[in-house]
Amino acid sequence: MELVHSGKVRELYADGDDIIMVASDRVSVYDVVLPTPIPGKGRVLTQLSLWWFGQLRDVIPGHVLSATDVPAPWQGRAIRCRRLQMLPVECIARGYLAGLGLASYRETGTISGVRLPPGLGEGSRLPEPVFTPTTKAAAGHDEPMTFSEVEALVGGLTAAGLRRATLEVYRRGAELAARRGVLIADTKLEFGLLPDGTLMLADEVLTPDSSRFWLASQWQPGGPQRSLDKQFLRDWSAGLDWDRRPPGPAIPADVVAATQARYTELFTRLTGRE
Ligand code: Q0T
Repeated sequence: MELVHSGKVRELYADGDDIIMVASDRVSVYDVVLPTPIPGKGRVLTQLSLWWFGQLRDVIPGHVLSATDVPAPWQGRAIRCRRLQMLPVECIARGYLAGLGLASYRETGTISGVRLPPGLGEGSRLPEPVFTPTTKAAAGHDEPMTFSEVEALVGGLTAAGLRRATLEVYRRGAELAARRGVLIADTKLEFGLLPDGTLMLADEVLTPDSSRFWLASQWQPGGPQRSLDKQFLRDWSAGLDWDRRPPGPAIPADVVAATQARYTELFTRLTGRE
């Protein structure tokens, strides 16, 4: 199959009119792929994403064609997808203050042009979820976009569709997760169009590679939150003499095991499956 795109942790192949999305066991910390894989990560994230596409079916159609009609060696960690005309916007919804949203709030009191009340801190819940789109840079870092910039790029109707769909996916996902003791601080979505103009949810959905998950029982606004997925990796790597530039450090076995356990815990909590 023709390799269409190779990302930090996933590959995309073309198979006739379809796309096969293959998730690897690679993991990145501070945007650097580490030399040690996390066995089972590609499978857990793929199965979680597939479960979300199913849960969100009545919010927006997804690009999934089949989870099983994929080459045998990739079975379980690959998805056959409709080939879409991808929209060049990273569609982010934020329900809590963290990461770049927090940085923007501290500088300007706003995120993506939306003024927020004073007195919020790291980890605070926002009065309502906010759409904070960014550019999809081929290299380097994604830059924040205003809604007007999104409109100029994809057209007013499509921009409105992206904002509505992003916020609805976030709301529905966060509501469902909260019932299972998990907070979704933010999430990054990607969308594409069918030839007839139908907007579709693409890429991966509400996985630890695209979202921040916090345990509701451990949520304490006013400081950094313990995230359910890469926290072990971040904590461990922060204690090393590493300048966060490639090559990244090899991961010791106990940190691999702890990280695997977190991915599995998130999957089981959310889906109720083993
Ligand atoms: C995609 C068609 O965006 C990409 O690279 C940016 C540097 C590569 N990419 C293509 C797709 C999808 C999906 N998902 C799809 N269903 N159809 N292209 C996603 N990423």
